[in-house]
This record gives sequence, structure tokens and C-alpha cells, in this order.
Amino acid sequence: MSSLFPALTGGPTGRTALRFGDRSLTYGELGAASGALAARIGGAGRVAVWATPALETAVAVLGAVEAGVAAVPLNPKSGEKELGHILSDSAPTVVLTAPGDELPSPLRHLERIDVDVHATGQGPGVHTTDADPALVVYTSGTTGPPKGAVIPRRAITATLDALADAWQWTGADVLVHGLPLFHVHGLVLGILGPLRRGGSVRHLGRFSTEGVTRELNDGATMLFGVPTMYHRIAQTLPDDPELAKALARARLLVSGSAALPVHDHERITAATGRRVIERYGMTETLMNTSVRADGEPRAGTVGVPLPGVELRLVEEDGSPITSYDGETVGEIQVRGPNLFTEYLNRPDATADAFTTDGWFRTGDMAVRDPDGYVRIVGRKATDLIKSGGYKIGAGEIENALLEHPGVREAAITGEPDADLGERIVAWIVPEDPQSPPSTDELADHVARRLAPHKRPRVVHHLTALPRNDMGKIMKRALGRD
Ligand code: MCA
Ligand code: AMP
Repeated sequence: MSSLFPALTGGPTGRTALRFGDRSLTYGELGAASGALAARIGGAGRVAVWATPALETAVAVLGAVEAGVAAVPLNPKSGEKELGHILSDSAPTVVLTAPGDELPSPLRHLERIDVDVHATGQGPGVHTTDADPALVVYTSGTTGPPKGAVIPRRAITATLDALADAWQWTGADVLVHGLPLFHVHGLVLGILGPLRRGGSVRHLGRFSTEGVTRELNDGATMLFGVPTMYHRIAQTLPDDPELAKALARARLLVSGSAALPVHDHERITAATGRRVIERYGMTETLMNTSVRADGEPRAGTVGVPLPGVELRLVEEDGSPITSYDGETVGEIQVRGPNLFTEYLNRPDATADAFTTDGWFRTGDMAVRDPDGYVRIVGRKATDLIKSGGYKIGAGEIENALLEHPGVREAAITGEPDADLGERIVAWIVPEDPQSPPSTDELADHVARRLAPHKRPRVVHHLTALPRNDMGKIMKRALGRD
């Protein structure tokens, strides 16, 4: 434990580590609570964490790390199909949750442990190695259900220490964010990051520009967010001088999980004099690149490879692109200690994800500027949609829609959306063209089965889907008359 979070055992115990609304824990309290939990769950195999934006989620994950058991963070808004898949795939023995939280039926057969954030105890002092799994984080692919990326302890320390170098991130920093805690961005960067540095995090519960203003005006030094959050900030700034003042005060404004449009960069800079910096990562790789705090901020780029990360661009045939000309597009491949080890129970998918010499194929397409800055220009797979910073696979939603009795055929695409980056569009052939299911009904159906952020925002009705001679749906033809 001490090697992952030295401040929990060695630092000043009275310093605030975490704050969620009006609830907070000092390092001393956090160490005692996570130690007590670790003593209870040692040897539990994998544990599921009902990852609400609350102190209990942070204590649960730290307790698991200390006990040397892998934590599987669950989206509390997951629908029954998604939750059922994650539980049967990851096979946790226990679910860790906040007292009083009501759990849905797929979780009720598991032993439930209510996390007591005021407990005091000491962890079991288990021996762990760098290669041991710390987290299993589920991430969508183009087809089929989400895959569990197994993230070793080494990847977490490597990525957080590389970011500390790039961002001059120290224990004096106070981070504010309102990100969900069941993905890498909010959990690894947003909670484990400050704790590894011995700093503080103030979680907003849910993102709001008011919360950002309040915390940055009250001593917070860094803000993390997805582009949708920065877009909402950019929209609010013209009418909100307090928000402008608060952002101007921050030491570092960081965006990631999707591309932040240059227009939003520019609006924020014009109103605050500050530049948002972007970093680029993935569930499977944690963080790969970033604009450095001491580097030249440049809108539209994700900066340079982080210390320890090898990054290359390759042609379609796998040959590396050596020119840094800002023009030649290739797929980003990465190698380094920040990588996941495997997709749980999916040796086939794991093997496909790596080249024979150990490079991970990200599927992201980019160019490199002459000074090494990476500029992401697109994605290989059109069936992956990034909406609100969430990665969403078209196939998953198509399968869910086909389970609706009113849907005969379905295809999912993404289209540009100023707020979400991309919005999910469903193209369906209804069973009964006279009474097709409504947009709300299909959105609810997907939200209930998968998760609300996977729901289609727009539904088009067609008499047939465009298909090629092989019967494959031609998504590029959708929407064209
Ligand atoms: C609406 N809602 C519904 C329905 N319609 N619920 C059930 N059924 C429906 N039909 C609810 C939603 O659950 C939500 O509730 C509320 O109504 C508003 O929904 P929506 O408009 O979809 O959400 P939003 O408030 O506009 O969300 C925008 C957001 C969110 C806050 C930016 O998209 C977000 O938190 N994104 C973060 C994604 C992220 O962390 N990605 C990291 C993964 P409620 O508001 O209560 O929830 S990427 C990663 O980790 C890599 C490593 C990286 O690089 O970072
Ligand atoms: P996820 O699989 O949800 O972890 O999302 C990872 C993907 O998010 C990457 O493969 C990229 O496509 C995208 N991404 C993350 N950060 C950025 C960024 N700063 N700019 C553009 N795309 C990004």
C-alpha cells in the first residue's frame, strides 16, 4: 500500500484528502477506514464497487488496493443487461457500497459490505507485486458487450507519476472535478491521482459551473473535465464574470476523454486568459500524452508522449511512419508500463489488440507536428462513438434495440453534437410501420438495459436499411437520400 499511496501512511495525517460536498476525510481518517476495510476483504478475489460519487467509493477502492484484490467499479446507472454481463464476466465475491444504497437485483446475490468511512483499522499487510491487478474497468468495443480491461498496479503508479512530471503536480495541489468514478478519468486520475501526490480532491457530486466557480475561488488549483464540461463552461463564461475569475486563478485546466474543439479552447482563453491543456489516454493504456505544464499550450493537440511511454504512428500495413510533418496520418500505437495486461476472459481480443512486438493498437488516427506534438485526427472504427466523453459501441446499442418488440432492424451511428461531441443516432426499421416505437420509448429501453448515456438521442424510421451485396449494413449511406 505504502508504495501506491505513501501519504496514507507517512504524511501529515490531519490534511484533508477527500471532500464530497460537506463530507470529508483527512489522510489519517482515510488510512484508518481503508485499512479497516482491507482487513475485511483480504483474499476476496475480485470485489465490485458500487461507484457512486461519494466518499465510500474512494474508501472502497483504496481498501481493495490495500488488500491486494482487484476492484471492479460499477456504474450505478448501469441497466440490467450491462450489469448482468459485467458481473458474470468479472465474478466478484463481494459488493462494496455506501450504507443505505439500494442495489439492483443482479447484485443481490453477492455478499454486501457497507463501507464505513469512519472505521479504524489496519490492513492485512499482504504482499503484492507491480503486475498484480488493481482494477478491472469495463470499456465498450465496436461489437458485443463491454470488455474488462485489467489494470495492474504498475500502470497506475507509472501513469500518475508521469503526469506529476508533466503537470508539476504536487501535494500542494487541490483538484476539483465532477467526473463519474467508474472510469479511468474520474477514478484513476481524479481520485487516485491526488492521493498518490498527498494532495486533496474536492468532488462536486455532479458537474456544474457553479461548483467549479466555488471551489476554484476557494483554493482549488486544478480542474479536470471532459470536453462537454469545458463546452458548458465556454457557453456560460460570457454571462458569468465570477466563473471567469475563478478559472483565471487555477494553476491548471485539463481536458481529456475526447477532443476539445478549438472554438471552445479559444472562447475560454478569450474570457479568462488561460489555456486549457489536453492529455490523451485510454482505459487500456491510462495516459499516453499530454501538453506539459511547462510546454507550449496548443489548441487541437494532445501534446507529447509522457515519460516512459513509447508512441509511434503506423501505416495501414503496420510500417512505422518516421516523418514528423504534421500531415502523414497513421494509427497510434503505444508501449510502456502504463498499459493494461489483458481483457478479462478474452485472450482473443487481447491478442488482437497487440502487435507481435508488444505495441498496443489504439485505433486512434493522428499526425505528428515537427516538434513531436501529437494531433488526433480521427478513429479507425466508425462504430465507436464518443458522447459526453463516454466511449459507446454501436453494436451494443443495436443488439439492445433488436430486443425491443417494435424493432425489426437497427443501425447506430454518431453525428456531431456541439455539447456532447457526438450524439447517438438510431436508424430503425419498425415491425409495424403504422405504429413505430417512439424516440422516448427506445431511449428508455436502451437506458434501462445498458446505461442512460448509451441511449439514442435521435431516432429515424426507415423501410429498409441500406445493405451491400453481402448483406452488410452500409452505414455511410444512412442519411443520404
Ligand atoms: C435522461 N436521463 C435518463 C434518461 N434520460 N435516465 C434514464 N433514462 C432516460 N431515458 C438522465 C441521465 O441519466 C442524467 O442523470 C440526466 O438525465 C441527464 O442526462 P444527460 O443529458 O445524458 O447527461 P448530462 O448531464 O448531459 O451529462 C453530460 C456529462 C456526462 C456530465 C458531461 O456525459 C459525463 O459525466 N461524462 C463523463 C464521461 C467520462 O468520465 N468519461 C471517461 C471515460 P444524472 O445527471 O443524474 O446522471 S474515458 C477515460 O476514462 C479515458 C481513460 C480518458 O482519456 O479519460
Ligand atoms: P475510453 O476507451 O473510454 O477510455 O476512451 C479512450 C478514447 O478516448 C481514446 O482512444 C481516444 O479516442 C479518446 N480520447 C481520450 N482523450 C482524448 C483527447 N484529449 N483528444 C481526443 N481523443 C481523446
